[in-house]
Amino acid sequence: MFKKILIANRSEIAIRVMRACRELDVKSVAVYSEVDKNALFAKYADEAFPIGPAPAAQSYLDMDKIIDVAHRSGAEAIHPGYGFLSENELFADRCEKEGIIFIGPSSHAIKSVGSKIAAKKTMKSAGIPVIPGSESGISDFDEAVKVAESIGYPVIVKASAGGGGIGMKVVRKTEELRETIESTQRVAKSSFGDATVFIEKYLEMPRHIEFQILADNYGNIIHVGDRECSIQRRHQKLIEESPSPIMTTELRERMGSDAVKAAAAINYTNAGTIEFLYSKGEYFFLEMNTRLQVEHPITEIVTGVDLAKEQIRIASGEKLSYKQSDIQQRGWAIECRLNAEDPLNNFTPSPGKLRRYRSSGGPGVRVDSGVHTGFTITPFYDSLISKLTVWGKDRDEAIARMKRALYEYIIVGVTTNIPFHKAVMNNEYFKRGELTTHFIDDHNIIKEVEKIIEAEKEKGATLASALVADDKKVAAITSAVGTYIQNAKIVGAK
Ligand code: MV4
Repeated sequence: MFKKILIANRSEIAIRVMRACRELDVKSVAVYSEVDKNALFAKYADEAFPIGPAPAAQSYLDMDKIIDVAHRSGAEAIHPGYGFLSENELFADRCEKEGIIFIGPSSHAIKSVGSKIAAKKTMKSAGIPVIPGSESGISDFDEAVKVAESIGYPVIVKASAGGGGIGMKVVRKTEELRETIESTQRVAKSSFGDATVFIEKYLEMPRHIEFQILADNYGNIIHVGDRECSIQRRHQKLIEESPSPIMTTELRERMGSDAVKAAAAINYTNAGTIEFLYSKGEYFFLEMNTRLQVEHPITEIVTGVDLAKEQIRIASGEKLSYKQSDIQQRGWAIECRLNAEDPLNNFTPSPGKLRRYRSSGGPGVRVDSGVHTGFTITPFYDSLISKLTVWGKDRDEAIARMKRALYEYIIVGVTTNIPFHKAVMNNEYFKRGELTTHFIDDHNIIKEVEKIIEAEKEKGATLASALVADDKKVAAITSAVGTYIQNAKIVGAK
């Protein structure tokens, strides 16, 4: 096992990895930008090094600075978390050349799924279902028309190097095809430096279902169950759950074994995720994520596998400590991403200072967060405040717990998407597990959010003003209300 690890990330995911380090008796090294000087993760680490100004390009994305800190601190390995350098094949390669272990897959494996066309080709040869479409980049329009007509409209034009929903457009008839191919090529060129696009059948109402993978350096690969991540906005997931409400033992066996095959096809090592689109009883490989994901806690909660620790063990050369038959999904987990963003204004970020922050707790509740009262959510990084994950013996209990936990939160100072989560937990389609990637629009969730905000406005305003008005009063009130805002009786507030 390593003696010391550098965590090349910030906030909650840095803390998550450092917690794994503590349990493994490994020292942790934080790197932080100027605005993160007082952040929890920088204090939690055994050692912390400043790496520059707030913009990520000058700090968390600066490979030279991070490698330099690894050498100066004597860290033997780097955990990249998610985002930033986590799926950067050049960084994985650079670590190797510097004699530092990258806690993740090889740079070769990252590269082999970086191109969507190449990834699809590999998966198809491995016998995994892929969405019907062109098998290489579109080079002439007549060929594109032929492909579109053979698979049938609607089709979707996608950038091979694409990501985050950029460089993707649906086409419903031949007359729109040329224009869309050309515009997608332009976007692909300017966003990713690669104009290659391809087309495939557009699935109208898919569900996003993914499988967690663990693979060691000795060819052992297992899947650690499924997650459903259909509820998202602008390609940002907002709510995830495990298992998927549509999962059966038989489907899990088929999709899980295809996920393992997918990982094997690229000699994958460490933790990864195989994403599938599911539609009308069929599933198709979509893409692979070569990192530990934001939503990993739901898998940890239903399986009992500590994914962050497994990643570190694998990277240090240990064999997988589980066989496939050891993995069982027990009960139900749901994660809500609590963000500083305004659900009534198209989910635009609302950075600012947390005048008060108090999270939930109690039975079946897990909170992963990197913030505290007084901390400022800056526009430089993503707007995640807190990941709230609950466990229940079944889906109904998990939903009831999530509602209870959401109503326990006190956040004053920034607009949050908590009312959005409350609205979803109360939605009849959600309760029945009827989810698609268009859930928010299809069920008019924003209208429900407006109602919730309206109903809470008075209580929230009273609480907020009482909380920030007088610090002595704050201490009394926060303990007196038991933080259950919905029923809080504010005592002594003006
Ligand atoms: C699709 C699709 C429907 N049909 N491909 C969105 C992100 C990108 N990685 C792939 N995406 C999609 N590809 C076909 N052939 C619908 C989406 C999609 C989506 C996928 C997963 C999760 C959320 C989504 C939201 C909108 C569209």
